[in-house]
Amino acid sequence: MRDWMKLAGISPDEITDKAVFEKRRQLMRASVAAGVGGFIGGGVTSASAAPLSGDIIKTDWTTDEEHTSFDAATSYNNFYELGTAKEDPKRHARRLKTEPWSVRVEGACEKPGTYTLEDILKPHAIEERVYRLRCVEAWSMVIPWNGFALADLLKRFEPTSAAKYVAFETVVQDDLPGVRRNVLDWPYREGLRIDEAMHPLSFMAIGMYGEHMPNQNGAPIRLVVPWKYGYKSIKSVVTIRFQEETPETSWNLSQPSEYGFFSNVNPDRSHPRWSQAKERRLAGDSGGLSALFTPKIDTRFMNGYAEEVAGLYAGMDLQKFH
Ligand SMILES: Nc1nc2c(c(=O)[nH]1)N[C@H]1C(S)=C(S)[C@@H](COP(=O)(O)O)O[C@H]1N2
Ligand SMILES: [Mo]
Repeated sequence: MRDWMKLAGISPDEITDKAVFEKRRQLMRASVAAGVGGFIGGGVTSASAAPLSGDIIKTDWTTDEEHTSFDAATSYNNFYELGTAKEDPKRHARRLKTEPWSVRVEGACEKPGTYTLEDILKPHAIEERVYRLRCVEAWSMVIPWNGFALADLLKRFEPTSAAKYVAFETVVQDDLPGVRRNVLDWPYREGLRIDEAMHPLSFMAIGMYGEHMPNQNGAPIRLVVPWKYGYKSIKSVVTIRFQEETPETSWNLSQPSEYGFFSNVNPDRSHPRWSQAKERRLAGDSGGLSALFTPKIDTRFMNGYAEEVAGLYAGMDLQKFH
């Protein structure tokens, strides 16, 4: 079985200053080798980085916490189709083909079909949501996403009463380095219970920091579910399926004993191999690797969104249904 902590080259629980230093050196070397300009000093970070057009509506979904810099959020990524090292997604970003793009909508709904990206986007006003993103590996970021409520998208397809869950899949492009190496059983799959999907916090993002979604962050359209571990926030979505059964999810398929279906952030439920009580925040508004990790901070129940979402799990044993 795959040990993704090892693959990622980082062990949050045992991380030492030296390891952080080594990681920074590797990242710096990677960005120099890729010829994309420095992380420090802010070079172009993605082939697709370009400002979103039109107004972006500010919302109350925000936080006073310091935002992670654009450079850090687009240089330290998990996107296994593009490789398993944190710098791989940026390095290989140009290999992901995002045009043309369409999303296939299937299953228990009145309006199934293949929708072009344009069809998908047309009716939606674009909002900003500043959310915490907490990776199961015990690091986190604060990211201003641009997009629209997942519920507003799903309602357009008129799910039927058989739609108890929503399943999502990422594009499979055979020539991507991680896809070729079969590091997971592709396509990358995720899913939500229908009430989770319809919760106003669940978000479809088409951009971040006012820019079109960089390829390494899941262009052209991805899910963001801020109270769950980051792996639920599936990138580069091409399939949405309404179904009666609990969807298969990639990390659960890969290591069922370690990754459950719900994956709500929970500082009181350890991963079998490390504690989830604390995290390191990638902060900093000046870019720069020197600002990459803060010392450990406390992880919050449901990633700090319990007031909004804890009701979805009333009466459930969260140790069992993790
Ligand atoms: N298709 C796909 N989606 C994915 C992943 C992936 O490997 N493939 N990684 C997940 C994980 S583990 C995290 S933490 C987030 C990271 O999102 P970011 O790179 O935009 O911060 O994406 C998630 N979505
Ligand atoms: Mo993650």
